[in-house]
This record gives sequence, C-alpha cells and structure tokens, in this order.
Amino acid sequence: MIKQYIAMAAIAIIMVLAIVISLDLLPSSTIPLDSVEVTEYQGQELSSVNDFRENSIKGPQKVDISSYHLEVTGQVTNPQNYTYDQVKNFQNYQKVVKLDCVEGWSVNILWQGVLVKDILNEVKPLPTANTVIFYAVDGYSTSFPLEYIQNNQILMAYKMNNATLPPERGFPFQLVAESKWGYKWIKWINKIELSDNPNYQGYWESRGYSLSGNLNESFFK
Ligand SMILES: Nc1nc2c(c(=O)[nH]1)N[C@H]1C(S)=C(S)[C@@H](COP(=O)(O)O)O[C@H]1N2
Ligand SMILES: [Mo]
Repeated sequence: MIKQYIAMAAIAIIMVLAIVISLDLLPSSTIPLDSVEVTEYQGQELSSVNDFRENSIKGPQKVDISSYHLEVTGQVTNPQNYTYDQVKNFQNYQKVVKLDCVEGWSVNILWQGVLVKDILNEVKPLPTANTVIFYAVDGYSTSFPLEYIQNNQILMAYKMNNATLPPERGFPFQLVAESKWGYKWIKWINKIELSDNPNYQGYWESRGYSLSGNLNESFFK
C-alpha cells in the first residue's frame, strides 16, 4: 500500500516537474550572450560586419546606452521617449537584406530588430503626417514617405548576423531601408519625427542625392 502511494507521489512530482520545465516556468539564471556572427542563413551566404566600408560623416559614434533614449515625436497623438530595452521589447523580426552604397560596394546581412511601423502604431501619427524623418547622434538625418514605412516591413535593427551592432555599424539602431540606397540606412538613430513636409532634405539629400533614394533609380537628383 505504502509502496503504491510512494510510486503515485513520485509520478505526480515528475509530471509537475515536466510541466514546469516544458513551460519554462523556472526563473533562469542564464544570461544570454551574443553569439558570434553567423555566416549563412537559410542557405544564403552572408557578408560580415567587417565587409562594410566605414565612411560616416563624422566617423563611428559611441552611444552611452544607460542614458540613451529614442524620442518619437512631431505630428503624433502619443509622443514617446523609449529606452534601449523598451525599443527591443517590441516584437522582434529578422530578415536578410542587402545594403548597396552609392560607392559601388554592397553587403548581404541578416538583420534583427523591430518594425518601425509597430512603434508608429503606438505613437499614433496624426492624419496630417505624411513623412517620417529619422535623426542620428552625429547630426545625420534622412526621411521617407509615411506609406513606405507602413506598407513595408521596415526594420530598425539592433543586431546583425546574430551579434549586437558594433559602434561603427550604428549601435544602438540602424534603419534597414530595403530597396533604398545605403545613405537612407541611417545609423545611431536617436529620434523619429512625424512631419507634414514631404520635401524634407536629409544630410545627403541636401547635398545632391535623390530624396526617394530608390535603388532602381539614379541616386543623383
Ligand atoms: N548616422 C549616420 N548614418 C549613416 C551614415 C552616416 O554618415 N551617419 N552613412 C550612410 C551611408 S552613406 C551608408 S552606405 C550606410 C553604411 O555605411 P557604413 O559602411 O559606414 O556603415 O550608412 C548610412 N548611415
Ligand atoms: Mo553610402
């Protein structure tokens, strides 16, 4: 009799343990570290973080993440000032996208981050907003039609090839402006502004590069 009880109790304990483990209910003391760069994804060869040519207007920027904020402002109902972790907490996505610089080089990278349109859903652009302007800590800026952000899956990446963006690649965030020339892929983003000015000219746009920056068109105005 006692043996039967012990056996039943043991089975019950094992079942509870199985549920706890399978549902991942135990607090974990394991801190995930960034893995090294992946070199291949779903059969596609990837470029490396080191294959970029560094030619930023003021060189690599060092961003102190403890004081960093992403300000989302302008023509919105609900302006926000996000910390790094708050931005990363939006649903994460990953995708391989090629960056093409006007200088003639390109890199094929697995980008991981959040969708800009998920952030916009939270701040709620006003009906007058038709343009999204991104600003960076080095004074760089660039802009897009609001529809481009809303009708595509445009990522703000915090990782590339499974590793956190290094400072020279735009830490904490680089825009993955797919189907646009590299100068639209703004790094070190710290502000997003919703505007009603579709003619806003960013850094390279005000120096002769096209506003749309479409890859299938010349980048000269
Ligand atoms: N903030 C900022 N973002 C930037 C730039 C810059 O100078 N400052 N350069 C752009 C250009 S011209 C390209 S091609 C891509 C990639 O440049 P990289 O190889 O220097 O990273 O970043 C873009 N984003
Ligand atoms: Mo570029």
